[in-house]
Amino acid sequence: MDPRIEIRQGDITHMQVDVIVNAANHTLLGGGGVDGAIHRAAGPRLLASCATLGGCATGEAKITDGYRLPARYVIHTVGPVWHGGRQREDEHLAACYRHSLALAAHHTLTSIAFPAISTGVYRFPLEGATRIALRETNAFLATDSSLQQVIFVCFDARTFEVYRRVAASFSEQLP
Ligand code: AR6
Repeated sequence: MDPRIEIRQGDITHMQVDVIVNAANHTLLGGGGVDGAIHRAAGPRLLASCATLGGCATGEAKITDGYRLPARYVIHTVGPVWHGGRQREDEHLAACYRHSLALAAHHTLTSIAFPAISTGVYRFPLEGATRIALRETNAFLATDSSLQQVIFVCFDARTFEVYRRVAASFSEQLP
């Protein structure tokens, strides 16, 4: 694992980083889960800003200010809804991580925090989603020197445990 990657348990809305990532939906107009928590913490100007973006396709990412959040910016990405794995869900989830990281690097941001995209309401199996998140982030960091810190923020104990286990298995695979 790249040493710039950290796994923590907590609430992403409290993270003091340059940018936090939101697991949004196509409308970008808010919802439940982490999306609802981010909008509540950022305040109404976030919704007004999102309303100007024209929505977002699955696997894509768009950036706004963070308003009342400790984070300066929010990257909104739309994960795939799990339909059993035959609708390119893996590919779409990988694209969420790649596009979010690329957008952060493009804006010369140095620290970013991710939630476990698609693993809540969108029902993507947690273990597979975790492997994709860590694989894509490791691969991206191998080509990028602007990002200094990538934090995976696990809201619940089960997610935290799975992230730690998958990260440990990645590290064992290294030469
Ligand atoms: N900080 C960190 N992680 C959180 C927080 C938080 N404050 N709150 C929840 N999580 P979900 P999805 C975790 O359902 O599956 C929304 O309605 C949660 O425990 O938020 O991508 C959107 O508008 C889980 O581990 O996102 C979309 O319609 C993870 O965040 C839809 O849900 C993702 O769960 C997106 O579904």
